[in-house]
Amino acid sequence: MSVPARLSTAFLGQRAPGVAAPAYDRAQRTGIVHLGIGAFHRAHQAVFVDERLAAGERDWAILGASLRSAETRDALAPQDGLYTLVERDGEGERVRIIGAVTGLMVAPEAPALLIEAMSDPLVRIVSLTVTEKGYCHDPATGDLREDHPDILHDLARPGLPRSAPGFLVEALARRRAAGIAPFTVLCCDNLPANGRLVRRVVSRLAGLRDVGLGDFVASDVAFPCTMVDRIVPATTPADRAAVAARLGLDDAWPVVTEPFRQWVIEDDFPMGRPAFEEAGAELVADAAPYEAMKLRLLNGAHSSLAYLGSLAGHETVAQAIAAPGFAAFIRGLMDEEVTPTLDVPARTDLGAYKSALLRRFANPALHHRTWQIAMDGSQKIPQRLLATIRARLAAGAPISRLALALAAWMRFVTGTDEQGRAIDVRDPLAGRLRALCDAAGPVPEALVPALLGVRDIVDADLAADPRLVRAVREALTTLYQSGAARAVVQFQPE
Ligand code: CS2
Repeated sequence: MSVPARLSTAFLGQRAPGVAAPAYDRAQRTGIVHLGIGAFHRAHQAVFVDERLAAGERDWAILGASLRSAETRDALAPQDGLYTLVERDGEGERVRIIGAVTGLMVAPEAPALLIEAMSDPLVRIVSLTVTEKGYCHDPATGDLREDHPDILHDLARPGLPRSAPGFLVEALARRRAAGIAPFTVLCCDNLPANGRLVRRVVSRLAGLRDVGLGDFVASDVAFPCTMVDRIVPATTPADRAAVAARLGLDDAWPVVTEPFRQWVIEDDFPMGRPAFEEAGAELVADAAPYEAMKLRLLNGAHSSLAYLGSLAGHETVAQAIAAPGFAAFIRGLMDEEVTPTLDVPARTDLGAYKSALLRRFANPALHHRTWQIAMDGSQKIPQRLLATIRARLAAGAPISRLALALAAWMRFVTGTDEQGRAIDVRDPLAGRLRALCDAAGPVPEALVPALLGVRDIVDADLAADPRLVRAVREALTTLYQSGAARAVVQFQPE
C-alpha cells in the first residue's frame, strides 16, 4: 500500500470525496491573532471563523501562536495551516477541512515577531485559549500573581515576554505609542467572567510598568466575556490513523470533537468582528448567566466525573457515566445542588440542557480521558465546585454531592489511587499539594483542613466554614473506606 500524501494546499484536490474543504481565497490578511492554538481553538473559534470566510467575509484569517511548545506549528506549517475536523457521535461522523488558520508561530522562538504581528493595525481581535493557568492569576481571588516567575520575567524584559498577559501588555503599549487603536481581547477560557478577569490581570501588569498604561488598558481596551462550549478530547494516534483512512491524506494533527458547539459572546468589539452570529454564536449584552450555567453544570459535572471516575478506575468520561450510579449521581448534583444557584439565561430550557449534557458525556465516539479533565484541578475547582458550594452554604442548603466531588479531588491529588498505584498529578501546585498530602497521611481529619488551607484555591472564610469541613471530611472518609465506585452507588443525599 502506498503512503498517503500529506494534507496541504497542493494535495487538497486529492482528498476523499465527501470531505468539505475551504473554497475561499486563503491568501488574505490576518484579522485575528490567537494565543494558545491548541485543539480546542481549532475545533471551536477557528470553525466559526472558517464559516464566515466561506460566506465571503475577508481579512479575518487567524495567525495562531503557541506560547510554549512547537508541536502545533511543526504539525500544521507543512500543511499550510490546514487540518481536519471530525465531528462525531454514536450516530455518525462529519469530516471537513478547516482553512481559517493561515499563519503559525511559536512565541518562545520569536517573541518580538509575535508582538509585531499583534501590533499590526489590521489585527482587530486577539483571542486566547491558554488554559486557566495561562493568565498567571490567583484562582481564589482573580488577582495577578505578581510573584509568578513569568510575570517577573515580563516586567524585567517587557519587549520579549513569556506570558499571555505580557504579550497583551506589550502589544497594546506599542499600539498606543503608535496611535493605533487597541485590538479587542477575546478570552475563550473557562474562567468566570473571563473578560473581566483578563482585564484585571492585564491592566494590573500594565500598571506595574506604567500607571498611565494601566489606566489605558482598564478603560480603553474591550475585553468582552464569552462562554465557550465544545468537548474536544486530545487527539490520539488512533484518531490520526482513522482520519488518514477516511481522508486519503495524512494529517499530522486532526481534531476530533462532538457535533455540539456553543459560543456566547458579549458584543463589545470597537474594531469590528466577523458576523459570528451568522455561524450560530449568540451575541449578548451579558454573558454571566451563561458562563455560570456552563461552568457549574458542564465543567462542575466534568470535574466530578473526572475525579470520582478515575478513582473508580474509569479511563474515559463515557465509561464513567455508564458505570452504576454515576448518571444518577451527576443528575442529582446538577438538579439538586447546582440548579438552585443559577440565574437561568433567557430562553434556556435548563432541563433539556442538562439532559443534553448527560448525552454528550455518554458520547461513545469520543475518547475523553478522565485524567485529561483531572489536570490542573487547583485552577478549575474554584469556579467549578467552590463557587457553587459558596452559594449553597449562603442559602443554608445541603452540599453533599459537591462535597463528595471535592473529596475525590483531594483523594486524587494524594497521588496514589485506590489500588495503591501512582497517579500522575499534573497541576501547577502539584508539588505543594503532594507535600501537604504526604504530611497529613490518608487521614481525613488532617487531609481536609490541610487542602482547604491552600489559600490560592480556597478563600479563608469558605475554608473555615464548619459545614464544609464536616461534609468533605465525611465524604473523604467514605472514599477511603468504600472506594469511589461504591461511594457513588450507595450515595444518599443529606
Ligand atoms: C473539560 C473542558 O478539560 C476540562 O477541564 O471540562 O475542557 C470541557 O470539555 C469544555 O469546557 C467543554 O466545553
